[in-house]
Amino acid sequence: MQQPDVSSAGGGNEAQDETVILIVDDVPTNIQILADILKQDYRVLFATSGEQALTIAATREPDLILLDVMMPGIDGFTVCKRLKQDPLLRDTPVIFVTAMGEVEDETRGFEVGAVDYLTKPVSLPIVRARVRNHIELKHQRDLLRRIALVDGLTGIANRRQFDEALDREWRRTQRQGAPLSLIMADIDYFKGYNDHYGHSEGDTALRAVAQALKAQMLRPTDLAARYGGEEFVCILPETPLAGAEEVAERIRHAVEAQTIPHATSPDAPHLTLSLGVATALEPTSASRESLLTLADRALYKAKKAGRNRVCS
Ligand code: GH3
Ligand code: MG
Ligand code: MG
Ligand code: MG
Repeated sequence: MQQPDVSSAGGGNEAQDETVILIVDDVPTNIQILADILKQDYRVLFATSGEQALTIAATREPDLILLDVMMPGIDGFTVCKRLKQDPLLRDTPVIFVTAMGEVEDETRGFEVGAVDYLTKPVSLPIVRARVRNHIELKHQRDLLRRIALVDGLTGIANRRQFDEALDREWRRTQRQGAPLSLIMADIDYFKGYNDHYGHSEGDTALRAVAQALKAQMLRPTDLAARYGGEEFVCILPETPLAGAEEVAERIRHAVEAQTIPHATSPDAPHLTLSLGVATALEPTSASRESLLTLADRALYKAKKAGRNRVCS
């Protein structure tokens, strides 16, 4: 069987800003025709079956999928339905490109979640124009989502992203019984820092502390977020208390090691951080807010005990 002359699946990482399109068709010549008009502007991947399409979509998270309907094995409608059930792929726009031109077919295509429906034989300039439009909309959605979930000052996760992640991880703990840890952190004497150095220097210090926290998030599921003002919070899934205390101590040390001068701090010549750690061990009837309260109490304890330390 002749293989289309485009980049194949698997391996290699796309550059962050590269737009990736997945073309799915059981007939390689059909892929070739579409790839020829798209490969100047996009990175093109292909799949020749529904099964392969689902695997490639999951590993490469393309920006858009051009999807044939009639294929041996899983058909295009089913592929689209499965994509829409996957939280990571739900927002990937799917355009059907198919010989099935009846109104009922097209209706079905939209019902299973496609953004567009093109019938073969396709006009290539129209394919290119529609792809361009849907890619632009996808990029705008991605941008809005980033703005909605990232803290504007520090560039780390914001409160909204934290709330979503905690909700997800809390439900996972309830289901699987793995320990879930939280670290609450608060900069010591930060009001005095602002008063002495000015708000703009204060903002710079907040960015430095945020980076120190983020650098200690070693697992892909760990998350450091700005909780508000000069308070930060970390979610550490599947981490027992001892492990979380270790992470907190590493963060505390990293901030201290930045040696950001703090002339008016009563305790230390440098900016420091106090941290509170709490762990949910197993499914409980308590709410996820109670875990936050526990971490907050531990933080209060660290402040009372002299600051620049970790308490649980
Ligand atoms: P403690 O050691 O007990 O935590 O003392 P503190 O002075 O850090 O605590 P407090 O909560 O009284 O003060 C927090 C200060 O953080 C208030 C405000 O000046 C500062 N702050 C909060 N958000 C921002 C921000 O976005 N930028 C800057 N520059 N400062 C902020
Ligand atoms: Mg086909
Ligand atoms: Mg505070
Ligand atoms: Mg503070």
